[in-house]
Amino acid sequence: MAGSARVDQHREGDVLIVTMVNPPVNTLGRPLRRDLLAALENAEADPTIKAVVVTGRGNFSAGADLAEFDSGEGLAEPTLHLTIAGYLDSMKTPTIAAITGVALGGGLELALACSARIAERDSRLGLPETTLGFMPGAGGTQRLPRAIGIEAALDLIMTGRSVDGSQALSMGLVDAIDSDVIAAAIAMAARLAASASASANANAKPRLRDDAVEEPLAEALVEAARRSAARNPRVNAGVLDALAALSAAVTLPFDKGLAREFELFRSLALQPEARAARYRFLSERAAGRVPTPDESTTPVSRAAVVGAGTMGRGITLALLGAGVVTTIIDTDLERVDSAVAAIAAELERSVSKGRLSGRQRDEQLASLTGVVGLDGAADVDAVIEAVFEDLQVKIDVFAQLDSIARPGTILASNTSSLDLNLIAGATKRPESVVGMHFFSPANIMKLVEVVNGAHTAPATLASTVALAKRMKKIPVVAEVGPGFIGNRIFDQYLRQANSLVLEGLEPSRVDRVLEAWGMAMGPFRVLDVIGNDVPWMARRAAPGAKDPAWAIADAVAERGWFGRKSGIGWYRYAADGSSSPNSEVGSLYSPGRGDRAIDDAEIVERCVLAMVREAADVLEAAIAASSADVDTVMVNGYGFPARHGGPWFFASDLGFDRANRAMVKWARVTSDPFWEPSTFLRSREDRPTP
Ligand code: 3H9
Repeated sequence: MAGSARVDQHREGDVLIVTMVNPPVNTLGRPLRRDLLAALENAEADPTIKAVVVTGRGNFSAGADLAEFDSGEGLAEPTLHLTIAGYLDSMKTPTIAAITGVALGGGLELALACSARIAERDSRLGLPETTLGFMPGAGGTQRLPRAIGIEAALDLIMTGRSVDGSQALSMGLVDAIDSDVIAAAIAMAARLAASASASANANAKPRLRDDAVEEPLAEALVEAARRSAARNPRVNAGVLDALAALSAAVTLPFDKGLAREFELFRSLALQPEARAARYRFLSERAAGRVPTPDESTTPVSRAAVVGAGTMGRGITLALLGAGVVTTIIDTDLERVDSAVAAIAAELERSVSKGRLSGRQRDEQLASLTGVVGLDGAADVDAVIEAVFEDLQVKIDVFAQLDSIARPGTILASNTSSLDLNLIAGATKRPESVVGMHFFSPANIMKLVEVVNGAHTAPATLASTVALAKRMKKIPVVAEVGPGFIGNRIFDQYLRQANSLVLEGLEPSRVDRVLEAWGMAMGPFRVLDVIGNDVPWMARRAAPGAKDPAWAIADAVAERGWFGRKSGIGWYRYAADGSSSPNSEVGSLYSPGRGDRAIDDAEIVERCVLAMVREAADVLEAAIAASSADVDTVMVNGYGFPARHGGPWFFASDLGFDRANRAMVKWARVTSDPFWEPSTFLRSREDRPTP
């Protein structure tokens, strides 16, 4: 074996096998690109090498290194699009891509520039760039339609979905599937080498660039897709630009199409939306990296969920989906039975929607039991408590679990705001107690705040994070503090919205403006969903003086206007599901009476910067380990617009200096002590990193 740190090379007769080695997923960072190009150049210069097999250790390649674009390295020489793919095109020596694991984005584009492709049956191939707010930039929009036709290429590029080896074979994306791709590639190499040397043509090997997109309706299909995408406000710029590049693929010669693709890609890659998408991708993965302790961690194969309400059912579904044998526990048989029936119905719905096979449903149902009483938690690896959000109730449950669960069981509480240390204190094993704050519906929502109690052992934390990942969640570690990360920050956003109403704005206007800016739901709509009684009771229970900012919210709750569940809150809800602003709320304040005009920009700035201001305190108190964690929580759990990356990313784009000056201004204008300057925020630099 020879080669460089990132590329292994070995010969099988007159075939050179070039293996990319950049674990875990062979991203095509600049050092790998350099080594790969050097290996290809050496092979081309060696007359004894008749063909080259390009492959990857473990995975073929997950494409461009997303961390490289912001440093400029992503587009530095040797580039993937022209230099490497262009070199593959120019080689006389045939090249075969032997695909194992994933070939995504630039990884698939590399394979498409080879003379042929062979994949394992369960490999994953696709161009997911548009899901990251940008587009394929290394020939994908030009070579893919030449390989599989324009209709299938439109589908793969616009949805970003991947296909397995068998599907890839049937659509013509690969030439063969095989369980031993290297052996199959060597056999194919011999055939390609023989026909190349038999041909008088110096470049006789197959190249997608030599084909045309031969479909009479190709142009019309791209145009129809473009028109429908342009009408859809949710479509991102990546899809629209990818369509422009696909249009070039069907109307322009290959090289011109390639140049057009790269021009679009380069400008798009630097746009805020694509930057935010890359930042989110890397932040979400960074959030799940916790130190692996020396002590053994607990692999969870059996779990119990205590509490068969909505949250408990959602958590159970997520556990079943992760292959965990799960017992759902409550205090009476009726509740248990109705939870089991509801879970079965939900699994059935997933089957009818094609998300689950009949076999998977049967396996999951066979892994589910419902029992009355905490004894059901006696022999499991993890217990997740999801009972009523009341400290004493939770303390009682944990005290009982302490005497029932076997040693080493993870004891997790789904509390959203209570002091985990007090809950852990009810047991003689606080090292096994941890928080798992799920978001409703827990089988759908990705975020889980994993709460690290004062005595939680590192092994408990690591095992819980691993369990959350298996449940396909995005775990973010939070330290104990009121509202942990998300509720604490979101509370200030809600409070600011309430202040604006006190100053004379209509709640529905505040909602409209923030929704137009991108929040999934306006603050008053959120309050109506949560139930206005819930935060009201928490405020009443809290010690200290009343905060005047909540005066109207208190009055709304005092009138029994609890929101959706009571048919009236900030809005009125009709039986047909429609809603309209509750005009009676106007009698609680003085609409339009504020002594100055408040424009839409102020609504957005105050509500969003309120989250930034609180996030500064959360970070300073080390409740969250990084600003990327804060952003991951707010985007995945609270409907913060993904295209803005998260509150901290938003502030960094705005400039922390500008954000600070705005806060000084709001302190002066509103006389609200909340806006007191933060020294932590003042010391920030303008670019957050995951
Ligand atoms: C592109 O190719 C542009 C081209 O068209 C043009 C170029 C000119 N970059 O997800 P996991 C890391 S755009 C950087 O936890 P899984 C990830 O952060 C790219 N890092 O594992 C994590 O790091 P760590 C198009 C990446 O098994 C580790 O790898 N490609 C990248 O659940 C494991 O990842 C894509 O969009 C990356 N591209 O899933 C594919 N990919 O270990 C994006 C992964 O430090 N990637 N990492 O926590 C994926 O979809 C999934 O990661 C994959 C593995 C399916 C590959």
